[in-house]
Amino acid sequence: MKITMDDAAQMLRDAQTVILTSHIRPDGDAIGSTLGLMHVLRAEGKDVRVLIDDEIPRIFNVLPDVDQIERPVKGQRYTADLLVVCDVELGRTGESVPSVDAVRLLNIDHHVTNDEKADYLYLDPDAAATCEIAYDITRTLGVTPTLDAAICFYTGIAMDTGFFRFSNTTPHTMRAAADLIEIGVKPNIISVAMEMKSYDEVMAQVKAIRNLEMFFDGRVAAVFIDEERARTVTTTEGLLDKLRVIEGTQVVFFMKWLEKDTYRVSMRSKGTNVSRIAQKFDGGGHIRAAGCTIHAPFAEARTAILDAIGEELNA
Ligand SMILES: [Mn+2]
Repeated sequence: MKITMDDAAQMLRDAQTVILTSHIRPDGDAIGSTLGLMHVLRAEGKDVRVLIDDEIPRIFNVLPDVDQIERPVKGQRYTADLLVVCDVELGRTGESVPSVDAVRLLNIDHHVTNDEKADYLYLDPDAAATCEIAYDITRTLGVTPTLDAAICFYTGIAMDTGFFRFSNTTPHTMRAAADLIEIGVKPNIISVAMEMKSYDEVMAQVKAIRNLEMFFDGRVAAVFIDEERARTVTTTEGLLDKLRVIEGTQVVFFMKWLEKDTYRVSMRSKGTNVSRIAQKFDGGGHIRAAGCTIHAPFAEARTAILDAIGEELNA
């Protein structure tokens, strides 16, 4: 059931023990929204934990108390008045949602592809980031974010808008960010931390780009990373940002080996609806940024994703 922001704020107000969680392969918005709300709610005297069922990439070490994020322990039950699932629908949190017994469950998201299965869902596809919503909810609670919370919210907003460059950046996004900077966030510290790469990561990116291929008269740029290439291309972080600058491209993507007959696809576009392509393979995301997992041998997976993109380009 979809609820209003006032309702969502009231649910947070009513709970004394809160568990926050988000998706596997957590990004800045997933970590920023859960950790930021943790800081807000702890400052309100609540008992709060964050569960994320994955490794937290080390670029996020800049976020206050990131080390307090827990990975759910297999077989352990967690209890709370309220479970808050941020930046994702309920089915993509790994073991987090299944391991929590909560009286109520609140889902806060901005993905247009959210399956709306949560009992209580605050969904705003026009919000640039779940962190933007989390910031608004904090204000709705009548609370000024602490500096720790502000750092987290700013990071999520910055990451999901490509540092305020993507089409999802609205006047409200900028006002929220301005407010967070007023609280004390240092934008340069966040951007330096988020963009930091090790030497090996930069070299992995170089190796990935060497495999660049162009399709559909230059409208699509892609990097295919099969099992053998995956041994040297250890990270794809930031790869699509390098591809999307190529003149004439509408859609850029990579397809990377995960395990036998399983490939991860991540896409960006300049207007083509890539979330519709992702949904064909049971994935999701936004119109201009989406991803999915394809279960097929390499050649088949490659043809399938190229066909699906071609179809959408000509739609
Ligand atoms: Mn997000």
